[in-house]
Amino acid sequence: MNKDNMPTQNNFYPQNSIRSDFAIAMSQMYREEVPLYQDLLDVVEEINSELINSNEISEEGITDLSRINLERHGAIRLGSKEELNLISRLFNVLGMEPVGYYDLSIADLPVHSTVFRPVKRDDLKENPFRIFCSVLRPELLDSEIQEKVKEVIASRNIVSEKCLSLITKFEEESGLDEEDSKDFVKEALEIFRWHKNARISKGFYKELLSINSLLADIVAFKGPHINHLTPRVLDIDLLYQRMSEKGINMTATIQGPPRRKIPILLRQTSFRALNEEILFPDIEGSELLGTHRARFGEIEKRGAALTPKGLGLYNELLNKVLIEVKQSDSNYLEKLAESFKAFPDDIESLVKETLVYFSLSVDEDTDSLKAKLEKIPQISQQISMIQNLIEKDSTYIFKPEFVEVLLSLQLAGVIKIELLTYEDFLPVSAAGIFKSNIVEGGYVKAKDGQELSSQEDLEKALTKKILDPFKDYEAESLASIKAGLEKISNLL
Ligand code: OOG
Ligand code: NI
Repeated sequence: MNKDNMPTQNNFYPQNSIRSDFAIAMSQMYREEVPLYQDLLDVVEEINSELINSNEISEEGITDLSRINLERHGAIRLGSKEELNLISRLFNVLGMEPVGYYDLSIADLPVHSTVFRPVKRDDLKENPFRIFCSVLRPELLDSEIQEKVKEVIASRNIVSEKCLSLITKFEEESGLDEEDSKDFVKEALEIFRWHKNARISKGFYKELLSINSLLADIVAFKGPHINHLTPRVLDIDLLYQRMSEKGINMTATIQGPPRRKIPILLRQTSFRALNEEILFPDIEGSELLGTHRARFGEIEKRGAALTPKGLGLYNELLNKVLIEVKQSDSNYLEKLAESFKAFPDDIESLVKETLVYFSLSVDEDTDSLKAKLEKIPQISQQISMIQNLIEKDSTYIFKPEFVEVLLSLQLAGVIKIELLTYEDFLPVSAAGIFKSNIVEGGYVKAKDGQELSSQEDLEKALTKKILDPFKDYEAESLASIKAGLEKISNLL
């Protein structure tokens, strides 16, 4: 049991358990709402257990398999900064912080986004539930529509009184007991439930849809229904094939990097948004039938977290392909694989060229570790020298001479270099997922000067800083390297 899960003296229910309960409840709700999601989960579990049993994935440097079947991310879309502020307080109860800023106006969508997720490794291990959270940018709309949209959004309450009072209690007392936590999960879940009754007239809905379908999805309903839940699969190509064989209508391709020996970042694909029946209020009070497309199912395969240099190379190789072919072209994956031949595909080169973040694991058997260390000449001086250099300047961990030392220690069986799993999202992939599920309507182009990043705007609404994922991976690498070296030096 990890220490966060020990009962505290206040008798608080652990935050990791509130998040786990919430993720399970959300998954259960979505299974009932969207039966295709259950089919997807079945195929994911089938593939994951096949691969875990066959040991085929050990080559990939994946070390977080224990959490694999728990793993999900979801997505919601909010209408205003006020809603974001409330939702941020709600996710705080679940131990989820805003990490990373995604400006979707680069894809002509009127939203920008952040991801709420656990940050510490131990918490991610307990339950890595994440929510991709987008917020409407009304300033990108024409002024007349802008005013109408703001009015409709301002007139709805997405969080119940009871939920709000539990959030406040958590904030005041720094925790909730088990009974309050269970009530909180129940109340919080309601926010993300699907409601087939639209709050706006069919005419206004159509007007919004013609501007952009995300806009219609955000404005028309009582609250921010969850629009997809994404399990993590170990072989996404196999999943794509099996889902297609079942006759499920998948989007054209797999977003992100190509299939590789050592997976990097994130690969995602989805089944198309369902066409669902909705009801509009009529001016006379009767209801009118309509349909709405928003909810879909997505699957992802996670790989190694890239450094800024690695991400730069990724973007360069991807953009080269996107200039030549479209993602929906039949030779897209082939072209992608060809372009990515320039991206090293073994752990040693990835680390040497500082394209990835990594951690160290040290042989746990002290006697065998000692025996191995004794065989290395001048090991004691070498370790204390690199420890000093890291103390002076932590970026030393990315220097080729340091990596050489690590590789020689790995060769001697003293340590093992492991890659950190990427815990975040891809701006281009996210835009691709958004767009592949938009079937009608237009796009919203930012006007001159408006495409400027507005991370600050989001932070003001959140009343906290959005964490920089790179800093987080770097800190984790550093901490793991220091701890590993310390363990070794204690034996010398
Ligand atoms: C969010 C799309 C982004 C992902 O996995 O990149 C996303 C949305 O459609 O609201 O979930
Ligand atoms: Ni997603």
